[in-house]
This record gives sequence, C-alpha cells and structure tokens, in this order.
Amino acid sequence: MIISDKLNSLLTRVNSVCVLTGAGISAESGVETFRGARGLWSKFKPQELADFDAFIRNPELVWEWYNYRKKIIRDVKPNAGHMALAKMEKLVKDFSLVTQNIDNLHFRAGNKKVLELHGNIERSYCIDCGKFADNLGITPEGKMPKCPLCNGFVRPDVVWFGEMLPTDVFEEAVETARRCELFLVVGTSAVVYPAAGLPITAKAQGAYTVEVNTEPTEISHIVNETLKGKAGDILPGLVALLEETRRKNER
Ligand code: BV8
Ligand code: ZN
Repeated sequence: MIISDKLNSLLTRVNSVCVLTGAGISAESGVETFRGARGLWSKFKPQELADFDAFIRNPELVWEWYNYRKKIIRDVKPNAGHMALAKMEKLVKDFSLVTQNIDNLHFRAGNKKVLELHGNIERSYCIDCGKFADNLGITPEGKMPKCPLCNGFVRPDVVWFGEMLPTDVFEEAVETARRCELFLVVGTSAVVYPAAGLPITAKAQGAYTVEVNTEPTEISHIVNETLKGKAGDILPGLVALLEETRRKNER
C-alpha cells in the first residue's frame, strides 16, 4: 500500500483521529451496499422504502426490506476493516468513529463508542407512544410488529430521508470533525447529507483528510489523499503503521 510521506509521518504522532464509515466498509462482510451494482437500492427505490411516508403507505413492504437486511446482517461477521478500526480506537488517544451504517458491525467488531448518525437496525420503537421495543421483526405470518403497550405502529430506529439525524449524535460528530488532525472517510459514496459534509468540515479546519474507497466519489476532489482499494486491505495497513510507531516510541 503506497501512502504519502505526509500521512506516514502523521501516523507516527497523531493524537486525534475521526473516521466516517459508509456501507462500503461492510461490503467485504457480505452486506450489499446501497448504490453498488447489486446494491439494495437497485432492487428498491430509496424513496419507496427509507422514508416515513412510504412506511405509512406500505408498512409491510418497508418491514420486509428491513427484515431482509436484518437476516443478512445476522449471518455475517465484521471484516478486517471493522477489526482495524476497533484496534485504532485503542491506539489513538482521541479517536472518534462516526458511521452512516445501521448494521451494528462496528460494535460487534469491538468498538466501544460509535456515533450512529442514521440509527441502528437492531432497535425499533413505537411511533405512537415512543416506547422502544427490543429487536422486533415482522412476525412469521408476515404481519408487522405492533406495540405491546398501545398496539401502535412500530418502526425501525433508523433515520429516513427527510428526517433529522439524532441531534446529540450529529453535534458530537461535528465536534470531532472540527478538532481532529486526521479524518478518514471509508467506504461511502458521500452523496447523503449532512453526513457527507463532515469531511468538508474537517478539511476546513486543517485536518488531513484521507479517503479509502474502491472507486472515486463525490468528495475525491476535496480530500487531501485517496487510498484506492478495499477497506479490509487498507485499514489494517494503516493500523500496523500506527502500532509500529507507538511501539518504537515506547522503547
Ligand atoms: C436531512 C438509513 C434534513 C436508513 C439512510 C440535496 C442536497 C443535499 C441534501 C439533500 C438534497 N435532497 C435531499 C437532501 C437531504 C437528504 C440527502 O442527503 N439526500 C441525498 C440522496 C441527496 N438527506 C436526508 O434526508 C437526511 N436528513 O437532511 O434532514 C432536515 C432538516 C430539517 C428538518 C428535517 C429534516 C437523512 C439522511 C439519512 C437517510 N438514511 N440510511 C437505512 O439504512 O435503511 S441513507 C443511506 O445512504 C445509508 O445510511 C448509507 O449509509 C447512506 C450513504 O450511502 P453509503 O453508505 O455511502 O453507501 P453507498 O452504497 O452509496 O456507497 C458505498 C461506497 O463504498 C461506494 O463509494 C463504493 O465504491 C464503496 N465501497 C464498496 N466496497 C468497498 C468500498 N469502499 C471500500 N472498501 C470496499 N470493500
Ligand atoms: Zn406504543
């Protein structure tokens, strides 16, 4: 893996790192991305599914889609890219992991703190009384879950298009983008806002911004450095460099 001298030297001494991940970091685990050739969206249109009105119009279809994704997620494991970020959290003093993913794989990889901008597919809540229901799914007969308390509609605890991101989570993500020295943006097409604005915020304050992706994206022309390749190959390489230099410093 070829990285610039600038990134190499930064990795030897960096104390504050923020990482933003998208669906691409879970691709090697076998979770389809949204906009890839076989992407989830190619089967469905986002506005038909990841949208509150679509849910009210056709809750069963939306639940079918989330259950389909839950089954995929249950059958997969975190990959080397996820594991590398769990290691990075231990090595870097001020480390923040911000994800657009709802697949819970960063927690399963061992990261203690994950800022989930778009929620988490394993959580659901009642839109009438707001009660969180642990992990509901559609019943075997294909009926959508109803609130055990008030029999209201239960929805996945994810952020749909047109919905606000959880304010405290997003504000903290902006804070970390504003103070980090190194911002890694991994496996995202960077088309969905406000998440895609975070690398721009980081760059504006002088952070060194590095993109890890198999393809060019909407922010490739903005970042300081693009490492073209799979997250599962590149991230372990960056962590190995971090580890080596910290070991040397300890001697
Ligand atoms: C809001 C949760 C405001 C549900 C998701 C015009 C301009 C700017 C913004 C807008 C606009 N029109 C509308 C908006 C707002 C809208 C938006 O950004 N739309 C876009 C499409 C234009 N945003 C919103 O609605 C947000 N809310 O703005 O509210 C507001 C203000 C006031 C009051 C009320 C509201 C809410 C957005 C959240 C939507 N929810 N998901 C679910 O998951 O089911 S978005 C969905 O897309 C996922 O979260 C996903 O994470 C996200 C982004 O996709 P990616 O993660 O990037 O995945 P993708 O497939 O696109 O790309 C994968 C990448 O990985 C590729 O680049 C590929 O090359 C790479 N890759 C593949 N394999 C690998 C790899 N890289 C490395 N290694 C590999 N092995
Ligand atoms: Zn209820």
